[in-house]
Amino acid sequence: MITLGEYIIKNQAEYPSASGELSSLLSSIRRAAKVVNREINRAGLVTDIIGGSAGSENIQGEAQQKLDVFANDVFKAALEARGEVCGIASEEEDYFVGFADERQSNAKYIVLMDPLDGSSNIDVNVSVGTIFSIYRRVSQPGEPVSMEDFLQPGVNQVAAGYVVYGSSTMLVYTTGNGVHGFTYDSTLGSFCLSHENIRIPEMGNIYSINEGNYIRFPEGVKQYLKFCQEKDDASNRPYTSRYIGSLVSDFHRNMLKGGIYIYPSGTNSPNGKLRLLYECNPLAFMAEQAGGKATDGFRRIMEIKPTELHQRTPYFIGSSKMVDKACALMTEFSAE
Ligand code: P6P
Repeated sequence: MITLGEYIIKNQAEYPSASGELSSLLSSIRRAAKVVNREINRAGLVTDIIGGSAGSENIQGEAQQKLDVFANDVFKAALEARGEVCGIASEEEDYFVGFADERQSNAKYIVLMDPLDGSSNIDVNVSVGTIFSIYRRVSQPGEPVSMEDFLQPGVNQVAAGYVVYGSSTMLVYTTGNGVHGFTYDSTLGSFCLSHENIRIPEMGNIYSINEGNYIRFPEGVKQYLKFCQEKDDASNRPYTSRYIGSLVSDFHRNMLKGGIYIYPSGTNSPNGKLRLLYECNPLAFMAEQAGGKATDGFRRIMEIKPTELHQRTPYFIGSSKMVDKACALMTEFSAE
């Protein structure tokens, strides 16, 4: 059994040109994930401290759960504590946060994160997740970080990953050399390699979407749902609908079993709900590294040039052939 720390060191040895800073950065994330995992597991017991609403709202106008704020502070502190990161952006922060310390100002990486996605599920004991995305800064070392450091297309990512706090807690990441999953063993206090080189099946029979929004879906999405629900034994249809309401959990299941997750645009949300920079790009990097695809219905997600920190995008991600089919229908039925 190899731990995440040992795996990072082993991989580091295979890339002598790397300075080890990314390895150290990943170790900071690993440590923060353990702290957040411990508090999530207690949320039902200490609702006055950790569970429930924080009584505040994030920039999206969404009620912040106390654990949202706690997770944001834990990951931010872990990333600031070492010298690899010069700044972060987060769903829970209105603006990006530059680390002013002399050490950090020369650091080469920036991190974007959703510290606790799906947190409204905590009170009902449904899985939640952390999503992170790592880039090299584009501003000069020693200079303060700038918005251009954060508004990079997803193709510039050097690493990405998620933690899924589910029936077991897993940390899954890529540095561009495949996708690897580690399961937390609380008796050891370590994440242990459990899923090396995850490959997402090119075809699956699970679709994940909130069908309650059906009347607001674009015609192409309606046509795709019709395709999923038609009976066709040769193509294993009708497919199965699975929607947890927690992106990381739906994505993780589809990564292992095959499937597609869709959060499309709707009449009252022209760009959908999910955020490009710290939800869609990191998972898109992982999906592509595992042989899958991620688009906005028309364009590869990772090629979108961001213009705003918290911008949203319609999202189609999962098994390559399922994403292709959904996007073909989006094109066929897109309003002229
Ligand atoms: P809806 C959680 O708020 C989240 O960002 C994702 O984790 C999840 O897939 C989606 O929103 C659920 O949104 O509108 O279906 O409740």
